Amino acid sequence: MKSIIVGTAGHIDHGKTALVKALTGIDADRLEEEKRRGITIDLGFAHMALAGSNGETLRLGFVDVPGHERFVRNMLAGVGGIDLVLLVIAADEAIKPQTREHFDILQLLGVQRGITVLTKSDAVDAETLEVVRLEVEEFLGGTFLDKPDSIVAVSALTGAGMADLKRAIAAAAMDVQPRDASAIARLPIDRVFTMKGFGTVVTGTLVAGTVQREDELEVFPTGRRVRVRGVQVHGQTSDGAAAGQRTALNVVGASTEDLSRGMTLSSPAAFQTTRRVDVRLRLLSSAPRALKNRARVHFHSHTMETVAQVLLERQGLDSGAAQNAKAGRSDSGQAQLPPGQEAFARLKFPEAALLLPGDRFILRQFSPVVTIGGGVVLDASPLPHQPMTSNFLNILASGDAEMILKERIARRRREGVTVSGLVAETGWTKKMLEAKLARMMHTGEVVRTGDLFLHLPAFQSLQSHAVGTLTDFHKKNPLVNGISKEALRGQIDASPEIFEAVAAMLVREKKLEVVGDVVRLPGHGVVMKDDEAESKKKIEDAFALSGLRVPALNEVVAGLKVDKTRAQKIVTLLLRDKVLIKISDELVFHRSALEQLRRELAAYKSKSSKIDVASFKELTGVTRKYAIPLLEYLDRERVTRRVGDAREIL
Ligand SMILES: Nc1nc2c(ncn2[C@@H]2O[C@H](COP(=O)(O)OP(=O)(O)OP(=O)(O)O)[C@@H](O)[C@H]2O)c(=O)[nH]1
Ligand SMILES: [Mg+2]
Repeated sequence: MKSIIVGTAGHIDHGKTALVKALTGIDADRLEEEKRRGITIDLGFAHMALAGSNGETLRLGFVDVPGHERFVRNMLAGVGGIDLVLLVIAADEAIKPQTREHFDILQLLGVQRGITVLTKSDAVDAETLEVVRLEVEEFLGGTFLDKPDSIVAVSALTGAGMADLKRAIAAAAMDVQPRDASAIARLPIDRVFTMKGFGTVVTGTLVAGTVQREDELEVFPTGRRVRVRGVQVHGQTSDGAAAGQRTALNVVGASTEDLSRGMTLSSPAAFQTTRRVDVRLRLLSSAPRALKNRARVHFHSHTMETVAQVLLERQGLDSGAAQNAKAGRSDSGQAQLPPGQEAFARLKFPEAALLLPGDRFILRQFSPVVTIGGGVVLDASPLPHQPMTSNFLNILASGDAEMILKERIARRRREGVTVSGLVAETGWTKKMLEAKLARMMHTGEVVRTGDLFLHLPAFQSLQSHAVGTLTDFHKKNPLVNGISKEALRGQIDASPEIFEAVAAMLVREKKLEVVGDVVRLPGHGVVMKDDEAESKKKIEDAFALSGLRVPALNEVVAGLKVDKTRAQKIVTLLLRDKVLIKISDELVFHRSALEQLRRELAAYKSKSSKIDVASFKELTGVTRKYAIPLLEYLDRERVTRRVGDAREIL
């Protein structure tokens, strides 16, 4: 079974609604005013099943649009999700203004399949029908509807040609690429109403993914969460709906005031709304004038509409992507896009919208309102402070997923990006991204640090920055062992997570050494003479062997062979490397003794979460003189917290 959305298009009164009724038996004009005036005002819906040419059942959902020029915006809300169009042209009137405008819109939206239907064939003689057919063929020349036998003449009144039309629909449906049901769900809302006994119902064309009963969804751009109580597809209750189906959802958690046409339902927290998108756009040759930089236009995508300001990219597309596609300049020197040409541009919206790369859109002139162009969203999350570049946009426009992913990671430079960040900016699934990232890590183009992915050159530049900083430091401070990790991290301006990864990689490559909290270049440890090294070991041993019952530092120093200044230097190095730790002016401990103390306290905690001075003395075997500074040290380290006279073990 294949589900396909069929849209109508064409001039007012050319018989679109009558054709849908002749096909499906359903009158898509549902409003009282429509019936009274005999015209379509808003979108109408119908459905039917048809045997496909390979025997497969086709489920066709119809979106019937109004032809009146005043209701083009309603037409735009319906045409966004269609797979196949019936371009309706009445044989007794032939091509009229909205035939052209609707057809322009279909092409700008990238609709690929369709059938041209000459309606009201009963109203003209065979000769006239032939003349109109020729005229229409010429009109369609070179477009997606320029195909042999793709014009079908019918009469909704007599039923003539209807069997041919059904056959043509079945054949065209075979070629329709199914929409991606494994993608993240997106349902642009086209109708909201209440149903007695059910509550709030929204309808729309599910353009991607699936929706199941009981799913939680997020309403974009408002952020409200709703729960799906019921699903209907083509008027029938169902457990779920899949991409490419006309879908009605009964939702809990929002009233009709909270929802409206133009909002989108999607998986919670998968995406972010935006007020800026970078696009490729085309101005129709029929546009009344050039599109000026900073012009305001009406913007339509899926079921939503807003106003947008257009900022043209000065360099235009590269010559490989399109010929003569440079934004020109008017006599006044201001950038502008002439009719019939393409350019990259940034669009700015007054309010946030949900858009993703690949979304098509239509632009209409601000006033008077006519369709002037359209295009495709390339980047719905341009980074702040990064201007658009034709280089990056050309890669996005290329459609090469691996290249796109690499450039998206590269532009994050030293900050890197998470998988969920990439899901939000590409609209691709986590699964697809993870597979691609695994390949890129395998080839070494991308480096992973924790949750972040960095482009290799960014990672390497961090590494050489770290090594360069250390080289300078050693040059300026020959007698100092190295620099603290935190200081180096600050100087190269990396997050803790990324710094750890950079340091670890440098250590593996033997370009860096880490001693305690200090980093240095290999071979840059302070060089010691034999007697200094011997003294150093002596001090270390004296403290390591005495545990918490440490000797006084000056007594140990006094017993050394080396003079006082050199002894002081050795002690400074031991403290810097955190081999010895000073907890008060008089008291110095070996690192291992304090680590042991922490372990003992952790074990003690299983008996009691509190410890007083007496118990601490008993546990450690030290006198009060040592116990108090030790406890104060532990408080500072947040191993314990003072509560009255006792300590709580944290
Ligand atoms: N003789 C004849 N009349 C038709 C045929 N199809 C539609 N009509 C008539 O043409 C008029 C307009 O038909 P609709 O189907 O409402 O036209 P539409 O294209 O939906 O019009 P809008 O939705 O307002 O753009 C109606 O009076 C129909 O009865 C046909 O095949 N033959
Ligand atoms: Mg109609």
